[in-house]
Amino acid sequence: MQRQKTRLYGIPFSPWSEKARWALDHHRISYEEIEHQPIVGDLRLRVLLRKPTGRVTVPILDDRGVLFTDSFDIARHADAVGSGPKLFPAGREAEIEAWNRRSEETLAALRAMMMLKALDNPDFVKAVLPPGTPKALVSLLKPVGRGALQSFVSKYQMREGEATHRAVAEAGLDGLDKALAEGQQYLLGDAFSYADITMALVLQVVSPVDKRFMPTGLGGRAAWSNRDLAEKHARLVAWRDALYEKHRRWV
Ligand SMILES: N[C@@H](CCC(=O)N[C@@H](CS)C(=O)NCC(=O)O)C(=O)O
Repeated sequence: MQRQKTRLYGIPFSPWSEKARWALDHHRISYEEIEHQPIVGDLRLRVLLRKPTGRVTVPILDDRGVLFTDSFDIARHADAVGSGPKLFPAGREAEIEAWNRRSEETLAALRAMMMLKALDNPDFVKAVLPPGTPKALVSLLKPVGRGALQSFVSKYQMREGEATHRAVAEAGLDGLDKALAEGQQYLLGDAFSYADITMALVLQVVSPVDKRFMPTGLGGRAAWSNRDLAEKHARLVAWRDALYEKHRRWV
């Protein structure tokens, strides 16, 4: 029997999940959100996707049995079935796809920088333990928290690119800065599109957006902020904030 409700598996504080949510909300598509717990939630995703090996990630959209396993594909689907103004205007798909690739590589580099730093931060390590862990056990269980972080670092091969993360992150942000150099509101020039969504979310790991829109993840604002990149790219942070105020109202 077919289930009626559309489901989005995601992490409330993850930029990738927020890309999918923004596209779905823009198109007023209703869905039930199912929270994924990093690492420990993998098993549920493997069953859902019937994928015993290989990497599984969120967001995943289950639109009454049809599965979409990447934020970009979810946004394309939302555009095809939704009722809001198009996020992928005809003829601009290749440009948007290029921005999405840039977003993916920049975000992955920024996430790796954050996570590698987190391994040395005792507060972050403690924050990985499930809420409600008795105080007396926190110190004892710190290696478990560290182990969970390590397995996340391995899952996304963050050590492999350690020497280049910074350069990749800077190139991505500089590219965005150049594209918006004339002070334009939107990357495609005339209209809000998925290019803006996918690049706006890169800034979540530079300077998190106001918590009215989405929560910050483990480690709080401090762990998710990159002070010098945020200072250098204050204009981009302001651009992102303006986009949220204008186009992210249905939350
Ligand atoms: N290309 C994918 C990337 C998704 C991705 O990297 N998701 C991470 C976000 S932190 C994830 O699922 N993390 C949780 C985990 O690995 O358990 C997309 O855009 O959907």
